[in-house]
Amino acid sequence: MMGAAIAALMLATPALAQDLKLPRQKVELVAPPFVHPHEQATKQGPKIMEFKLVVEEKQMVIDEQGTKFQAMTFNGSMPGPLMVVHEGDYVELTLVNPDSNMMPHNIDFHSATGALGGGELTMVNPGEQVVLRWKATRTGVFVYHCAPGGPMIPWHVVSGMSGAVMVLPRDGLNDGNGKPLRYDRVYYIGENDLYVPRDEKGKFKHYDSHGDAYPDTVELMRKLTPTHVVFNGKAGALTGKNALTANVGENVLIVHSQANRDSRPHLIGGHGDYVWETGKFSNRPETGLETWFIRGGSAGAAMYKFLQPGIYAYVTHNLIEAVELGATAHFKVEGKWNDDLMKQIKAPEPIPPQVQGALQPTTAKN
Ligand SMILES: [Cu+2]
Repeated sequence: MMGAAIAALMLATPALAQDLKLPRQKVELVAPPFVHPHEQATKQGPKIMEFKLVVEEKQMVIDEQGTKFQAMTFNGSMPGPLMVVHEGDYVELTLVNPDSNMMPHNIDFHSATGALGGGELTMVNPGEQVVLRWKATRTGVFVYHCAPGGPMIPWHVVSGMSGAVMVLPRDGLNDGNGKPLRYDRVYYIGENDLYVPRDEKGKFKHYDSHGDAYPDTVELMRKLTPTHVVFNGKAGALTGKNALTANVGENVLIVHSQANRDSRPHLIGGHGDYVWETGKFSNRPETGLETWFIRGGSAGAAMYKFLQPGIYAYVTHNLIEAVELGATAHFKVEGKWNDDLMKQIKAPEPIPPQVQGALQPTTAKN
């Protein structure tokens, strides 16, 4: 079986190389929240962009209490890496399922057209790899995820198997009126809802294998109440010393994906200057937003120029999920404070007696 697959691949490879006379570019992917180097606008013609994703089934720690989780990942990170191409480029993905894994996996690209987003053509058993090519005909940010069929689909997705693709217009982003928009930094925040079963005492259960975890996990998934909602695979993955960094005056593009569940990103103390809430760059961005909505199964993009230094929390504005379940990141921004935008006119002090005396009790008295 494996020999046949290798033979098929050897036959397929020369054909792949010949049928498109386009330059090739091999991209080294990087783990989120970072994004591989890329041009924002390009004068080059379409290319075949080569990417490789290796599926890793592994145990990951998902909170600061050390809760262990039977994760499934693309390239070992949750979410998988962001892949950036331009409209008209071809994405050529090698999907590798090492024989150290136990399960078949595949990939459904929301940005691709046909064959279940490629899911039908990419199913690989442990010990196999496959090469899929698709043309990036639509611009925007799009989710990709594993979709190996039936009950395996939601389980693989909530185990961590999702990521995103960003297809940029060849002339880059614009504000909807033709004014070019350029970012100084780009971060990719993948949000995951995770479901970890508890024991009789209410403690998170630990399992030795994915198979052991499955029955309890699927029962919990059906209740639709996650135990964790995290950015970058772990509560606290992007806070404190892992905070995202920026400087006052820089335009930051934040790509946010959620493959399974709705989310409401909000930057506390900041805004979305330009927000492609549905993530598709052929639509004009919304401006000046306080909170935006990411539909489960989609990715969105928000651009913001930081105007004040400090620590900004970037949360999902279901604050229970943000604070209790983990969906909080931090931006650490350096630069000069602008008093005109905000200034503390008086520090906290005791209420003066004359003000205290004038305060009327508001409790109704009989
Ligand atoms: Cu999978």
